[in-house]
Amino acid sequence: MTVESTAAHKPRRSAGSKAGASGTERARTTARKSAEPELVQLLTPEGKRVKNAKNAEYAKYVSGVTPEDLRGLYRDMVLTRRFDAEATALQRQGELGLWASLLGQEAAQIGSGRATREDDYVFPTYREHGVAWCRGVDPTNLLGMFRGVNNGGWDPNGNNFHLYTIVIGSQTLHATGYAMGVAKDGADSAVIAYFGDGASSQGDVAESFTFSAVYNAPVVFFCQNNQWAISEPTEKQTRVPLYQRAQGYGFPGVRVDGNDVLACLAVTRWALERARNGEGPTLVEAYTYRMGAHTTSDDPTKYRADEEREAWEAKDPILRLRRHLEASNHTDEGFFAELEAESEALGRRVREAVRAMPDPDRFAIFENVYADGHALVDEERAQFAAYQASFATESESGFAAGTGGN
Ligand SMILES: Cc1ncc(C[n+]2csc(CCOP(=O)(O)OP(=O)(O)O)c2C)c(N)n1
Repeated sequence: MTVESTAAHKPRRSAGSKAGASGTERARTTARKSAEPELVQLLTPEGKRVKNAKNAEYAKYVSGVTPEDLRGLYRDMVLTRRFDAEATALQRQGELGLWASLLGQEAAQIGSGRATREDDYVFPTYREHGVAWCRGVDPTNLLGMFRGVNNGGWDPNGNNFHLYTIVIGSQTLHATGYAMGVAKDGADSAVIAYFGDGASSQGDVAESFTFSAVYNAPVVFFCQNNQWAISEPTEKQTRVPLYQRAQGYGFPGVRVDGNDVLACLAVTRWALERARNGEGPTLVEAYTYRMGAHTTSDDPTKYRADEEREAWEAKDPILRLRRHLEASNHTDEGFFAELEAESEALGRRVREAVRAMPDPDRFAIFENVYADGHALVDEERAQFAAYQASFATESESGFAAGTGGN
């Protein structure tokens, strides 16, 4: 395995704090550096293929990858980034209430997403736009919830891709239960649950680890360690590298370079195969970086230094694969030009689809809460109806509609 340079990891300091680390900061930084672990890397940031004895175990899972496959992975990442940029712009223009960008996490998502099989089941958090893409969910369907016109936007069973989960970490429990069911059914499908470094501090995740281990559930826990849980850095959440936690539960954990799409593909294939073979859960920690804000409601300049982002821009997952493709003569200008046109078309399609989304029926929110009727929901519906009617009264009086004389 290749040890990533620790030089890029400067002591964390809030953007506004004075120079010079305090004793506590120094201790934290020392602990962080000594805990800086090895990671599985198959492509360096310069796009060079890494081949060594330690990586061989994982590299064999991508030995059959063709130049066409590599172009496919590149296309997936570019289109996902384009979609994400369009959604961010749409939020800024008031078309979406909120957006959680995946900028920088494309390789972790496309590599792991492309490792899944059609019959596998995916439990995402709220940022897995690239995994959704790999599962065949129409990207425009991801936007309804962020526009506030529905509570999901797609049929989870249509693509075996569960609805987004905002309550952090809870989907790992759903995934574990589902995986236990898959095993009881005797199927050889696998389950993969996505979550963040911050979510790893949740009790739900610890419970999932315990249950999946003792029941040997066919589940892969895919943690995208983007190093920040909103404004909380990872080192405030853990004393050991996240992947090492798995050992305490009795299953393997591996840290992969989350900006290396090939390594993410290889390691996830390996972990899914373990699940299928009845070898139980695996924790994959994809070590990556959230280059944008946590969501469009967040301002990272308040808590993180610009140099940190700049250091990670140099490890951009898309640029890395592009360098590799170019150095290997796997592409030509025509490929990039066509992809550029495809990206623009996707952006336009997304924009038009969002603007055309109809407002929901005001009372739809009360539907499908329970399979049968429920007294409390009936009461809430009645209260809401009365509230709505109060506006009608104002409008009839000509007050709210502004038709009264002045
Ligand atoms: C149970 C719960 N607690 C708190 C929150 C508020 N919250 C939303 S996102 C977030 C941080 C999540 O960080 P991480 O798991 O690292 O994922 P990331 O957003 O960085 O991908 C928090 C605390 C929540 N949604 N659910």
